Amino acid sequence: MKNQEVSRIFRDIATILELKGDNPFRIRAYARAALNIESLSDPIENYIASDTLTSIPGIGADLAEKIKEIVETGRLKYYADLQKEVPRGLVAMLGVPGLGPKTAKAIRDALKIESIEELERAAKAGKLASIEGIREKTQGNILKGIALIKQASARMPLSFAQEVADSFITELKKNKEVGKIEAAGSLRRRKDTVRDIDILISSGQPGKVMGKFVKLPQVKEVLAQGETKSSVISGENNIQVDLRVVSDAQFGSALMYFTGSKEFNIKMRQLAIKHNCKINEYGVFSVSGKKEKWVSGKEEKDIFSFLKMAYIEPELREDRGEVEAALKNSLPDLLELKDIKGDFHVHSRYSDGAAQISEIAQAAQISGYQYIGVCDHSMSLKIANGLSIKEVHQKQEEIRRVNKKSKTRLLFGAEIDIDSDGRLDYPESVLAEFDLVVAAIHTGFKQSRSQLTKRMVKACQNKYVHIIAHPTGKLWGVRDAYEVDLDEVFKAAAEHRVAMEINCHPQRIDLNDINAMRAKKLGVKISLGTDSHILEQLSIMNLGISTARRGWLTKNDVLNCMDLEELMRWLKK
Ligand code: DGT
Ligand code: CA
Repeated sequence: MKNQEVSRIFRDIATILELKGDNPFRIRAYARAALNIESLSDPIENYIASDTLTSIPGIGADLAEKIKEIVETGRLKYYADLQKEVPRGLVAMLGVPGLGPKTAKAIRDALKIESIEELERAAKAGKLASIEGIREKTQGNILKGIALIKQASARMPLSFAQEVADSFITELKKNKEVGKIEAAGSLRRRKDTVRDIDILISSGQPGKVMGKFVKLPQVKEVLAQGETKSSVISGENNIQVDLRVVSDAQFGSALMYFTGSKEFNIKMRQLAIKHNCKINEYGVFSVSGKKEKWVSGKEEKDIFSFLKMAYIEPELREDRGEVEAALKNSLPDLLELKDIKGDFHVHSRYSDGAAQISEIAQAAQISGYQYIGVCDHSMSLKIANGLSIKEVHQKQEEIRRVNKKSKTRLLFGAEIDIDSDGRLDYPESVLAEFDLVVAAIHTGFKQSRSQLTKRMVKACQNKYVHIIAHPTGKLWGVRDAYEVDLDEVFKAAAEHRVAMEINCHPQRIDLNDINAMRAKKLGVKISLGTDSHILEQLSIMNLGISTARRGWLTKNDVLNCMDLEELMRWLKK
């Protein structure tokens, strides 16, 4: 699968074009293509095979040819030529979030910087601030940007890691020596980002399994090969994959141990001591004097029942009160995919999505949804093809027509920009016409904490707003969450009955688990939105569900679990 590779090259091209002061629409086209390819769940090779590359939004004939060239030859001539036109250090520098071409050029001219490492050293030594036109604050922001890149290269979004884990597991399962197999670690806990992948296997022939593991075609480098533990680097996404092989009798205890979290494991160990037992990756053992006897651990659920507690879902194992709740049998009944009756955040071809309204209706029906919110960008967001008022009405007409034949109810919606003063991007008369108003911030992320908070609180107070989308603006590897007092926003949302979105996009996951949990505590409803720009993204709903579960949410907390009738009542604010 070459999705990440293609996307990286397109992103670099956008950067170089920006440096050259090229046409902003061309720059944007490459950046957008990079983002869309990255979020595809199918390998880009499949699109080539079925000749459907141009069905991906933002991919026209020209980019389709370039994708083919990358996948088929491993390189792109256009990219290689472009690279010769600009110094290497400059391209690297522009990868630093928040560092624009003008500043990068000034730095390069003054200090001849060739890499991010050199840039970091110079910034730390205070050398940037001595360059004309560069302020102390800019230097600080550059360091923050570098920290963000480092953070992003240390961990990757859950769904990227999941793809790699799935491909290893599929291959490993083909071997008859392999008994049970599961991905453990943060992946099994469905954390939004993952540092490395932990796979666990039960087998009577660990040596053989290891031999096969290190020779899989996905393996780029073998870091260690032992009898029960090996580590490799996957050629795809460059992520580390650890494999451990245990006996069948140990599988449950090993699975619990390697699922973690570490904090949860510590809690469980303390609990075992109260039962005069000890617990580790090999099992649960009763201890009397110096004698130890294996008592449990073949299956994970055996361990929970042995310790007289309810089974704890992996998503909850973070020592956030789940052990105590399991002992009292008061764990929440976590949200599941089958509880979801619709999606509130889908873009159509009217703005920057790929699908026609009728195609969205069809896809929603196949997903078994009762309703789907068709939310396109609002008029000031020109770069994403935001809709003029006239286009809003054309879309309204089309939705009416399609709804007459559709089993799934299309909600006439919009993702409306919240301006720098907290006002919405359409006049009241237009706002009043929508079934569903999703409001979001798309610009002005650098405002002060109090300004941003005020802006969002004001949006919550707007009587037409139903949902605030991606409430913190975080975009993995691109920008951190903006500074905002979420508690203030949640309080306003609760008071004015506005829901907060968990945006399911793998690079967003915004709200995250902890914020979703906090919102629930303050009485706010949560809505899940896939922010789909192509229909196959509808399936990333599962990432939002994982986050909701990690935030202890049940179907009563989530707007998407209302049936259509109840929802329509709720939307009439
Ligand atoms: P990651 O890889 O940073 O995304 O997060 P995890 O949770 O997968 O962490 P990892 O890969 O270091 O270890 C996998 C699990 O193994 C972890 O969740 C709990 C367990 N584990 C690792 N080291 C320790 C330890 O020192 N003590 C205990 N109790 N458990 C550990
Ligand atoms: Ca891990």
